[in-house]
Amino acid sequence: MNDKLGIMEIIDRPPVPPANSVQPARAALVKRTTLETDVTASLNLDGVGTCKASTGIPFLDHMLQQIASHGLIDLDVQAIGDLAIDDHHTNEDVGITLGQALAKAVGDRSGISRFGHFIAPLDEALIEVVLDFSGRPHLSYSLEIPNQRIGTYDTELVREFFSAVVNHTQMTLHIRQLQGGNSHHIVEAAFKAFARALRMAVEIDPRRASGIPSSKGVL
Ligand SMILES: [Mn+2]
Repeated sequence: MNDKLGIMEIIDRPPVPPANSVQPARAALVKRTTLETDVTASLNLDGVGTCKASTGIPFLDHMLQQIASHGLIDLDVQAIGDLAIDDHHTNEDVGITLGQALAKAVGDRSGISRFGHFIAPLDEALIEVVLDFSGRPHLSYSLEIPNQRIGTYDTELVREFFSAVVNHTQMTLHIRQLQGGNSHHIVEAAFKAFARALRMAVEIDPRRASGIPSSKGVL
């Protein structure tokens, strides 16, 4: 140690966090009511994965739990819909409301990593999800789900759900089936991969500070 230069003192000093370093919670609440459904979605992107999902569609609740748990998003989705007709309106409106809540929580998208990708296995199923908080809605979807129903859930509704999320989050989403045989496995792996990709995309990039992650300067 060179006392004259005070080198040890400099090296030993812990970094002092700036006074405003505590980020506000990236949370949002959206309530959406139509003649068909009444949906409330609240979320915190910087959560720990807690989930309260009550949509009246048990399999959809199970999938929302995947988004929360693997996305580390605290999620509360409550829906009352016209299930006496079928699950279509409620499924779609949950997707719309969740998409709006995601868009609200990321705000102008400053500081986020923007891109996310993950490949999730579930036994024989292997599903790849790539997404971009691009500000433009696009869905590419190649799940081949062999059964028409999982429990009471019509498997056609998986695409409808993601389409609603994409349109209202304004994101680009590619969901690609690499392998798969069991319908429940295929869909659940897709939601798990989506959750992890989502987590990656909305993560704050500390090197980006508060800048918008686009060469255009806007997303
Ligand atoms: Mn399952």
